[in-house]
Order: sequence, then structure tokens, then C-alpha cells
Amino acid sequence: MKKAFITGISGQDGSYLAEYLLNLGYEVHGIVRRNSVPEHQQSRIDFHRENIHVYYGDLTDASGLERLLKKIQPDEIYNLGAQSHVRISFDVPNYTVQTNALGVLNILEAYRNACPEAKFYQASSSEMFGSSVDEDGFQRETTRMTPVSPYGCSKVFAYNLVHNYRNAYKLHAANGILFNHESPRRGSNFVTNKVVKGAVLIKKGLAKKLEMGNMDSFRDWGHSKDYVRAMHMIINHDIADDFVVATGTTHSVREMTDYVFSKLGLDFNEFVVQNPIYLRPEELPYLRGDCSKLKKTFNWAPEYTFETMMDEMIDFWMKTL
Ligand code: G4F
Repeated sequence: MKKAFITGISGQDGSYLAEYLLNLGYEVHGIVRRNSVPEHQQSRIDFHRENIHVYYGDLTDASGLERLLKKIQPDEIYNLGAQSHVRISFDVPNYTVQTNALGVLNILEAYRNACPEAKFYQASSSEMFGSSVDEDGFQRETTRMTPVSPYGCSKVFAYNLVHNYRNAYKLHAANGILFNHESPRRGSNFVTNKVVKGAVLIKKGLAKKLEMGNMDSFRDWGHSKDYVRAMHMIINHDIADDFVVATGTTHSVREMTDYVFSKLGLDFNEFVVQNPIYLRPEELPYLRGDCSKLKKTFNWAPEYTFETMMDEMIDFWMKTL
């Protein structure tokens, strides 16, 4: 039985990855941060609580990470833990860098000292590309990285550290460069789930308006379930390498909002208002990923389309609220 260790196990991706690996017969271990409301801490993994080994841990706590990795001796380490909200990274830049950049240094050191035979996956992000787009309108593994947020800068630092540890210490450390990925489990302060939840509240007469930030940026939105399959392929590749995971299609926030409200028989123009608190000091205007390398290497293809993913989220909130 293979053993996996997941940081960020209680997040959207961590919970889907834990389920995916349990179904493959893995023994799954993961860390959660201490939270003053314990009920909020593990809600996404409650269903599997009896099958998952959960420990308190934090990427900023180097000695705790090393102690756990020495004890567990995992075959695969997935580093999905992060301060993952881009706008909030402008409010808490120091914390974001401590967790997303120096936290990766901590877990790479723990990995090198405790279980160097294991394989390592780093959750890298399309936010690293920032304002760079290739001439054909895509971002890919070779696109220049010019991040435009403390979050993006922290992820570039971590991405480069993974290269350095791979080369310097001959570790099997890989980067998945994931474009935006969503699901009903997405935090409702990220734009897709915020829009779906807000529109359903309006549809049910429980809210009158929805406050948003910039509606003119474009994102390449895929489904988290499709992307955790890619993570498992990437970590298990013979060679530790870097792969873009994306759908290759892009939509503006405005188009996405229009799709959701229209599905519910509403005109978003009547309900959506801009509130400057949701604007970012610097915006990343356009993302569209080219994942040819991933497709060619693993024959990976997403099962969800933009529409089936958004429909699943609408169904979820219609049933939940
Ligand atoms: O949903 P978002 O907050 O995602 P963002 O900033 O693209 O980051 C996500 O994807 C990255 C991959 O590229 C991940 F690395 C990262 O961890 C995270 O998962 O915002 C998407 C777009 C932005 O342009 C934002 O300005 O939606 C725009 N937006 C407009 N109104 C809003 C809102 N975003 C949020 N969160 N809330 C709004 O009210």
C-alpha cells in the first residue's frame, strides 16, 4: 500500500485528491492548521475522516513537518497548503510569503532530511505568469514569469526552489502549474463560487444584489477533480518535471457571471454592482493555458467543460441554500 502525505488536505484540491488516492488504495495522511472553530477545519474531509490520518501541522513549522515525515515515511508528498487568495495576499503579504515561499523551503528541507526517496509535488500556479502572454495568446511552461501579486511572487520563489532542490539534491520534485480550478467545494470568496452562491441567493429571494470587483479579467477555469488526476500523473512520471494543467479555453468574469445568472433566468445587469474593496492594487488581466505537454505525456483530458462545471456548482447551491 502506497502512502501519501498531503498539506492542505482540508482544502478543495486536498479533499478531492485524498478521495482519489483512497480509491486507488493509498494510505492517506495530511496536516490541518489549528483553528479556533474546529468544525470549520475539516468539513471537506468529514466524509472520509475515518480513513484519513490527520495531524496538526503548519508549513511555517519546520520541525513539526520533519518529525511527521520521519514518522510516516510517505512515498508521495503533495504540497497543496498555501494562503491561496490573491487579493488577500495584498492585505497579508508577509504571512503569504512566510507560508507559500518559506513554507515550501521548510517542507523541502524536511523531505530531503526525512524521506529523500519519496516523490514531491508542488502546487505551482498560473498566477506566476502575471502579465506575460505568448504571442499566440497562451501561457505555457516556457512563458516568462512576471507575477503581479505577493501571492504570485511567493509561488515563483517556491517554483524555483523546487528546481533547485531537484537539481542540487537529485530529488524527484515536480511542479504542476495549475490554472484556475473550481468546484462546489471552492471557497465562496473566489469568484466562480461567489457568483453562483450570490445568484442563487437572489433567485431564492434571499439577497437583492451582488457586489463584485473587476469583471473584465479573463480566466481559464477547469474542474478541481480533473486537476487532481493530473497531479497524480505528474508526481508519478519517471522524470521530475514541470507541467501546465489547463483547459485551453478562457472566459471573462463578465461572461461567467452572465452564464450563471442566465441559467437561473436572471439578467445579471440588474443585480451586480461594483464595490472597489474587491478590486486588486494590480490585476492579472488574462489567463489561457496551453497544456499540450501534459496531454502528450499522459494523454490527460478534462472530463468537465466550463458549462458542466458551472452547472454542477449551480445545482449544489440550489440544493444547499
Ligand atoms: O477567483 P479569483 O479570486 O481567482 P484568482 O485571483 O485568479 O486566483 C485563483 O487562481 C490562481 C491560479 O491562477 C490560484 F493560484 C489562486 O490560488 C486562486 O485559486 O479571481 C478571479 C478573477 C480575478 O481577476 C478577480 O479580480 O475574478 C476577479 N473578481 C471580480 N470580482 C473577483 C471578484 N474575484 C474575487 N475573489 N471576488 C470578487 O468579488
